[in-house]
Parts: sequence; C-alpha cells; structure tokens
Amino acid sequence: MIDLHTAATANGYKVSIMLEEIGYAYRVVDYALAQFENLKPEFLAVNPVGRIPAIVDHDGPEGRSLGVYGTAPVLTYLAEKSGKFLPQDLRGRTRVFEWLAIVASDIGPAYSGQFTFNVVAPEKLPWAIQFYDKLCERMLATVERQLAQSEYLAGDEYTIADIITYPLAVVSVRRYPGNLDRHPHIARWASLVGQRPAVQRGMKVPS
Ligand SMILES: N[C@@H](CCC(=O)N[C@@H](CS)C(=O)NCC(=O)O)C(=O)O
Repeated sequence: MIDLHTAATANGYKVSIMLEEIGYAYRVVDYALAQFENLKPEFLAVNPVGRIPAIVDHDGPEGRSLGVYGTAPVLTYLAEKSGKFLPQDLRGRTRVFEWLAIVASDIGPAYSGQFTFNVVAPEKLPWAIQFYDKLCERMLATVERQLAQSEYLAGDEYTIADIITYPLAVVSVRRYPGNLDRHPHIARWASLVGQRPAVQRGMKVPS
C-alpha cells in the first residue's frame, strides 16, 4: 500500500496519474494548502520540506517503508519499481531524466513565479509579471519544438516525461497563456495523452 500526500494541483496530479497508470493500491491524504495544512508536524514528519506531492511506500525496498518527495523522484521511483514508462537503454533513459529535470526545475518554477506575481502578490509589479510571463512563453516554446519532432516528449514511447508534463498543458496553461491556440503540437499531444483512462482518473485525485 502507498500513501499519497497530495492536493488538487498540477504537481499533485502528476503522481496520481502515475499511480493510476501502474495500478498500485494507494490511499489519498489531501492537504488544504491555503490553510497551511502541509506545514503541520504530522506532514513534516513525512516530508521535512512541507510540500506536496510525497508518497510513503509501505512495501518499500528490503521490505521497509520508504518516503519519497517531489514529482521527479516519485515518478522515477515508481517507474523503477513497476518497470513501466522508463526506457531501458541509456540514451532513452537520459532523455526522460532530462525532461523530468526541465519540468521540475525550469518549467515548474517559471509557472510558480507567474502565479505568485499575477495572482498572489498584493501589489502588482509590471516588471515581475512580464518577466515570468515571458519565461513561461519560452518554456512552452521549448515543449512545442520538441513535440513537433516526436510523438511523445522523450521519443516514440509514452514515458514518465509525458506524465510529469501533462498537467502543464491542461492546468497551468489555462492560467497562462489561457489556451493552446499558439501551440498546436502541445495540443495534439495533450489530446493523445488525455485519452488514456489512467490519466483521466489521475486528474480527478483528490476528488
Ligand atoms: N519541486 C516540487 C515542487 C512541489 C510544489 O511546488 N508543491 C506545492 C504545491 S504544487 C506546495 O506544496 N506548496 C505549498 C507550500 O509550499 O507551502 C515538485 O516537483 O514536486
């Protein structure tokens, strides 16, 4: 059994999609981030960073439970454990790891900054808003160029690179730039990925 510590956010959906894809049994612990439930000692004991998504695998390696935090590490762990959605060859694996890192450390922070300055900030600072809007545009252009060249993000196969990126196309993009009209390759790919039943189920967790 796996405990999934999550919330209804783009990052949370990445892990629920993966758990649905591999068909593992899991229990959902849903945190109200706006009420800072993620900063309570019970959750800090699971993940000292105090952010979602995190899992605790009660059937971890060597029969001991294992906690893992963060979209890229959790998806990698579950792909390794299940033997699914991660190529075996070094070139294929490296491409997937590269996309995991791009999404977690380039695209994620760009959209987080965009949200902070457009939505959360009590004072709207035009320079900061423009900076993050432009950064998001650049990141989307990178994904668009890649999907113009291959069916899935890291090549011909559906992998955890697609799982980590899908919520960007259907959640984050809705906030900025609003739609995929200027990104037809992302739209084509999002429609393909969005037809997978496990993706549809994962996008409804937490319900
Ligand atoms: N690098 C992390 C980012 C996780 C993240 O940004 N989590 C947000 C929700 S989407 C969070 O828990 N925010 C609450 C907080 O920081 O207090 C990942 O890739 O999973």
